[in-house]
Amino acid sequence: MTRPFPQLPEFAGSLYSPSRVEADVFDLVVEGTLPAAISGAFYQVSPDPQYPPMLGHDIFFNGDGMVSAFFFENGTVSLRRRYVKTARLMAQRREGRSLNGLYRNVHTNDPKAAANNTTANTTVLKHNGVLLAMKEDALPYALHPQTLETLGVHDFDGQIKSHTFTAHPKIDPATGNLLAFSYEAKGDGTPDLAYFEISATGQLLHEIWFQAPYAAMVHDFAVTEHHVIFPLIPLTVDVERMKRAGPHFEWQPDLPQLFAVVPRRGASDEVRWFKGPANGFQGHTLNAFEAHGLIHVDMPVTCGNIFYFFPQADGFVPSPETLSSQMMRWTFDLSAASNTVEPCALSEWPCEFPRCDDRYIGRPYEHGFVIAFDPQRPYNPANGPMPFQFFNVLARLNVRTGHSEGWFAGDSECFQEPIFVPRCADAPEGDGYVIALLNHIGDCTTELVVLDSQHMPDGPVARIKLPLRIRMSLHGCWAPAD
Ligand code: V55
Ligand code: FE
Repeated sequence: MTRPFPQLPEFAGSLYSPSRVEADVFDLVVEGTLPAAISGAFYQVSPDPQYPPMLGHDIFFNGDGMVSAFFFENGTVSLRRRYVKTARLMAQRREGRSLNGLYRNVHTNDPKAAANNTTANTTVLKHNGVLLAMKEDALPYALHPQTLETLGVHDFDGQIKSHTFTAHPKIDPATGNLLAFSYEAKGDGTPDLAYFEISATGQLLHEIWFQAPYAAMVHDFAVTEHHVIFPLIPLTVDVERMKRAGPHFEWQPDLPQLFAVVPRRGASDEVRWFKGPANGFQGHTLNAFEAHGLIHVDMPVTCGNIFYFFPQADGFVPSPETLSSQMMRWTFDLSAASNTVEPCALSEWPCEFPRCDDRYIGRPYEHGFVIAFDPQRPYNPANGPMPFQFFNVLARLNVRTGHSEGWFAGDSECFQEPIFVPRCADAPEGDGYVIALLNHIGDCTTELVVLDSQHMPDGPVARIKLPLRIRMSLHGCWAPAD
């Protein structure tokens, strides 16, 4: 490759320079003591462009999916990293250059680009013996959970007829069922949504197809014992705009934050729509549950368009200092006639990438794990302007008491999304370990840190030293050893 990556914030610096490194590192250096009880794999995926962007610029979300697996066993950790060998990646490798134009806009692709436009770059989740690498614009790719070899597009043996599949499916802890959905389910710009419940052994148990009032991004969703809740972010899709080489999404400041509430075993005529305030961005779901006839959904909400790369029609994007996110609770009362909903703050800290104790997904719960930004903490200006998605604290948040406590790692450090690992199979909720990647901006290194969830401010019990920098990523999962 003779072309360099462009010197743009999306492709430069310690956090966003492409890595492109596939690797096998056996028995990583561990500083501190890794509890031997941590046994299983931490998987995560990062957008990591194989080639410089065809158009000379691109957004972070459009990079090729690179999966990292950290295998924990008897107090040791080994690392494996592989690209998801998508049709899109393999076409690029054949041609020796990027063939893909704007994010989720096939009208801007080179004719030699693969028909399947997905990068499979947003999350990985183990289900029914395979590791699914997912992006919300297509069906998942399946990978071998040990070798990370790409097995191919996963349509659940032909049972899933949707064009797309969420990157935020959930596993019901009671049954092991995979709960998932699609938006733009019948293709680009279609307002069709579909909900799927798939058994632990891969049978499609139930599906519900319905339409939203317009096509908009539904990035994450929420599940409870009996309901699923779909947050429609005010980022709408217009195929005609895409044909004119415009962006897939456009921010609509006048549209409400919309929610569809659907009985899990229900039908399309049972969908109820709720409207929240306009000009807000519903972020990732921490958790949701039902109690006393009400449905509660907890998620960080940002007061405006956090996705600067999807501007509104007049080109406006809010400057980062004017945006703050807060953990909010949305409460839906299906017995009330009202179709409006107002969020209520659970914590003051700007935070994102929330995770709960997976054993409590959809059930009443208390503990959340987030990465947060504490503006009181110092930031070393030698590192340049604060990068996109900069979180300097790894925190545990009690959603019942509002109390939170966290660990600040330094003035040149930022965290990636954490995961929670229970201390043992029957440990109380939230009792265990919090594992997260920690990027050191100053010296371009990355560690995997392990904290005791009961002693977050004390910092890591173990720091796993990585011999390579890990680019900023999105999501991952913990898969306990079988
Ligand atoms: C998100 C990430 C994506 C995407 C759409 O974090 C939304 C939100 C990594 O790709 O395609
Ligand atoms: Fe996400």
